[in-house]
Amino acid sequence: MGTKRELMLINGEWTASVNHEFIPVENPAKIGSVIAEVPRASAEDVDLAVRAAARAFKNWRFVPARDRGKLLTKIADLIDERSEEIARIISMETGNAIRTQARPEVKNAADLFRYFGGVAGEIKGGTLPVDNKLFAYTQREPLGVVGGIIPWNAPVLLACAKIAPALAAGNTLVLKAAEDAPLAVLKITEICSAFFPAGVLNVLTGLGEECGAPLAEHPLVRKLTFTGSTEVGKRIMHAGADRIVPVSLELGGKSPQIVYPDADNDKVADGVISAMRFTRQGQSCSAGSRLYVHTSILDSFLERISNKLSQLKVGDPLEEDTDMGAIINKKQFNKVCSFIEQGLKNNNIRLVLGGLPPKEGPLAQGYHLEPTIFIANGDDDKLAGKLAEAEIFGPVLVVVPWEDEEKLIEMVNDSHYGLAGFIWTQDISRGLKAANLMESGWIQVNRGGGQLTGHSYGGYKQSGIGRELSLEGMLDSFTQVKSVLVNLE
Ligand code: TXE
Repeated sequence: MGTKRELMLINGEWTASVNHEFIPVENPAKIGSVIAEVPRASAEDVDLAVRAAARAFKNWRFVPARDRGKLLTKIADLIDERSEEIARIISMETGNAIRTQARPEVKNAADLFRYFGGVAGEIKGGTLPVDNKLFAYTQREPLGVVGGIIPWNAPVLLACAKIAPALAAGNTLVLKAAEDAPLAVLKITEICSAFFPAGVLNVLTGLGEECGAPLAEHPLVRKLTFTGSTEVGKRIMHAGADRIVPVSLELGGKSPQIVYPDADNDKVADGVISAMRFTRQGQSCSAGSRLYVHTSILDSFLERISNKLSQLKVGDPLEEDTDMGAIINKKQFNKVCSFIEQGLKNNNIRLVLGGLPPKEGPLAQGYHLEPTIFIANGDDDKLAGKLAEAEIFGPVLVVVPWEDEEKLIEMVNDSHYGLAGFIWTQDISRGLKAANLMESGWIQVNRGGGQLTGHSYGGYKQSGIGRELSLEGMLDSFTQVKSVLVNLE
């Protein structure tokens, strides 16, 4: 039996790409096994999809917002109904463990549809009563065709974070799925396609240069929304600049976690591990991958997290007892390994746990890595080099001891990223002071969990522009304000 070939959605039709080429989607937990193939879309497909979206926009924008919202809430219910099927696909194509990652991801994705379905009716304007000879009002309108590009690390959640608010606000969308994880996004698309008129949602599969770039550059696209690396984010911004198209970017991070002396306990250790997103193999933009621990508790706290991490089961993502699955692909796997090698060669840091992956045995059949911890020898993260600076996007935590709070905050903020931040202390006022000083867009005090639907999420500095997952994010990213002045005389 040949490999299953999936199709993509353009103008309400399931279709192959114009060139009839396909790209394989592999299971990273079983090296060499191809799960399915998806169309290799190019500029011609992008053009068809964008034109379909532009035609559909003419009507979709005038569908009452609450009716659009109702469709979204129905989709949320269907995602819930089919959650197990979707979660299994996510696990197979991303390598993320089904229990710890894929199921919660689908639940959160359904929640996003439900949330934006509910707030769709909150898109409104205002009046300005300054002169009784004038009637001044504003209204919020959709922008038109949105071009969305997403990565592979939480494919369904990130797809829904674009689809739900963009469509709730009356835009139409052309979404490019990530080449490594398009299959679960196509399942979500299938569910959506039964509800939206043709052309409202178009989903393409293909490579960055061949499909993503022409989408970002298409003259009929009126808004770009991108999640992925900072490097590609810059290119998207350039493409938008050429046509003065607004751009929302959710990019990389190297987020700090601060552990104060009063936080040496098991709950905090669990929270730190959760914040580092070890159960997604560290492949999360919000991973708290720089851990600053006060010297007075350093040894004992390190022992706590090392003990807990040693108990995580790395293995087959579809097994119920697996905590940590596989790295997405060979390129990422090699990239993470090369960071570990750099760490092993650097005299200013030492390995505490994990390290390079086994070359043989069951784990060597997939792109598996063990949880890995390095610790800096002194209280200066610069000495830890790239390991403390770069987004590794793997299960590698760098610990830096600290003593002086002023110097700590300087180290924490000395990064070109500014996405997340985590603060662990029993002294809430100290925690809030640190939260005020941190240059990050999303901060948690004594919490290591994921984003909260309805609460804005997004980065400072090179971690991004714009906010997602909230009403304010939807209004800012997916609507524009029209101001109308009426002379009443
Ligand atoms: O991301 P890319 P990759 C970071 C992380 C990771 C690194 C590389 O550090 O190690 O990026 O991962 C599309 N025009 N993050 O290569 O390339 C591409 O097809 C238009 C962090 O997977 O940014 C995919 O759909 N589109 C991040 C999407 O962009 C282009 C999550 C993301 O791919 C394009 C992912 C182009 N020229 C990676 N080139 C996070 N922080 O969440 C690629 N794409």
